[in-house]
Amino acid sequence: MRKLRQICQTGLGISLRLSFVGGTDMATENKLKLYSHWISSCSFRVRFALNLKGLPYDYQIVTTFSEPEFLKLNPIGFVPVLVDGDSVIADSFAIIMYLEDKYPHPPLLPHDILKRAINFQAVTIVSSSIQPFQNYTVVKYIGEKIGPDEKLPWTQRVIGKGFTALEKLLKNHAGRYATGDEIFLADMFLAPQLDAAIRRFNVDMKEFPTLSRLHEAYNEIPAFREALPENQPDAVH
Ligand SMILES: N[C@@H](CCC(=O)N[C@@H](CS)C(=O)NCC(=O)O)C(=O)O
Repeated sequence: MRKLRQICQTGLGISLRLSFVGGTDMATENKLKLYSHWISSCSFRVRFALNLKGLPYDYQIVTTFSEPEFLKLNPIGFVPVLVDGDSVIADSFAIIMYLEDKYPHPPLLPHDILKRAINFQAVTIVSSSIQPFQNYTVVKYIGEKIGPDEKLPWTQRVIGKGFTALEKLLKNHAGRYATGDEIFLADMFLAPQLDAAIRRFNVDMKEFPTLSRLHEAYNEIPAFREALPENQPDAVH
């Protein structure tokens, strides 16, 4: 299989890395493009979903979030962004639901309506009640306005609060994964958040036995491991 990697720098300073894996250039042009940053847990969610669904994609490295060319894709200046032909979708939840509608196999939502609701609840805890409070901009602001020593305790506190809610919610619903023995939407959001909490922010997990067990289970899934930050082309080791 032919593998050609091309790195280009646009005039506006956004680094794009295009990977061509086999096939024709025409096929490559039609491939999904994911604007991602290696350490972004929101990008990680989408990488995990794309890998699970077996969808090849071109990884587009975003290094500067405020560049006009990137803001044209997502005016709020956040990764991830998915480009599918002429369609541009920003926000990890919207992207994953788009993928789910367009490529329904394997399904990321259960049929059972309670289980679906629990998936949405877990997703919302991660995406609305944890990640926004520990987003890069927020933590940088805290470091600058309050002091650099406050950055880690703040991050650990907001993650711990969210994990307390998730542990309580999922201990009654989890099987091998968050809501049973199949991987669903909740896992797409939970797995990257757990990885960041444990390996990056050194969160004390002793109060969270269900979440700790889920973290171990995720690490055995190839689609998850391939999506890990350190396995991305822009990873800084
Ligand atoms: N709700 C959005 C949040 C996106 C978001 O906060 N992305 C972070 C990375 S995980 C980002 O781009 N941060 C850049 C910044 O704070 O300037 C999503 O789920 O995609």
